[in-house]
Amino acid sequence: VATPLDLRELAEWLEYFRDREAPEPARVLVVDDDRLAAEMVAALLWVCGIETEIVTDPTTVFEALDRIAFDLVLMDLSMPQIGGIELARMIRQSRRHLSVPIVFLSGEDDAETQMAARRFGGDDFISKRTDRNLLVRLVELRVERARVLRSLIERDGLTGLIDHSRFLERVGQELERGRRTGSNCTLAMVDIDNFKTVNDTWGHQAGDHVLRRLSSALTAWLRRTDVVGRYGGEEFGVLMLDTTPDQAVPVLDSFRQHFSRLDMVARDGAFRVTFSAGIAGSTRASETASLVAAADAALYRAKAEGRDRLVV
Ligand code: GH3
Ligand code: MG
Ligand code: MG
Ligand code: MG
Repeated sequence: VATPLDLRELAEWLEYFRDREAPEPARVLVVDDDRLAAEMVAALLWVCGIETEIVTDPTTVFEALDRIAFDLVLMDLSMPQIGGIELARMIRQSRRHLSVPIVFLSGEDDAETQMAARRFGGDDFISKRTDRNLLVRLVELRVERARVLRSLIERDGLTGLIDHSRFLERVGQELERGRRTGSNCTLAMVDIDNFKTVNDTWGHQAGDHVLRRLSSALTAWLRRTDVVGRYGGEEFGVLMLDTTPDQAVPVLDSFRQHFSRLDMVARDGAFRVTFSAGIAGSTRASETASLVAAADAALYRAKAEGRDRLVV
């Protein structure tokens, strides 16, 4: 029986086919103690559609890097507060910032200094006298490569969602933010029911399709600010910001019902799938591990009580 495609389903399909690497403007952090020089570089990049943020006090670089996932750091070499090479070394010591390209923009011509800059974590060295077009093209090239690498490192190839460790990192960051601002979040662990049987009955490809469907449907259902990650094989983590479990339950439960009515397509037929979810709300005292453990325990109960349900 053909059923009309409703808007919700259309949104899910768009999500399903959406190119996860849809071009977002490149974001470059310009670090230079000379504000005028920084403003000029920023203006040059802005004309080419590249967003920039300027930091003139290098000691605030980490605050900027923690706040935004920059595609590139364009850094002056000699700054009074702290030298560019030392700063690059410090950035590279943090696991989170291992992959962000650091390109030095400097008037320094000395080959030894340039070598040192590269040795301590710089990826490239551009002279301040370099032709403007060349500078822009170099930045664009670096950004493009950095994005491909980042998505390989952080995203799951099947669903395009952030992976296990990246998800936990986000949970940690949001709990931290919650301690500062007093806001609470809710974590849901979502696990597909009897997924092994789905694979055994309909084949692995159909199983993969279910995983992609669930991730796109879930992403389309939630707010843009909520975080969805592939926690494990057929388990997903959902972090709902500024949300209590009382607020999260109706949203997730209506999604549970909606999802259970979607037809999954396989080569030799269509079938339906359910999931169970364990839900836990954060408090100011929550640590990542304790919040995950609480959601996991609730998920375990949901499975034990018969699956296809949410448990808080
Ligand atoms: P339960 O309701 O208790 O969760 O049962 P289950 O069968 O879903 O759980 P179980 O942990 O026994 O099986 C999980 C299955 O998920 C086994 C594994 O083959 C499958 N799986 C994990 N990752 C993938 C994947 O990327 N693609 C496919 N097709 N299957 C996967
Ligand atoms: Mg300087
Ligand atoms: Mg399962
Ligand atoms: Mg599982």
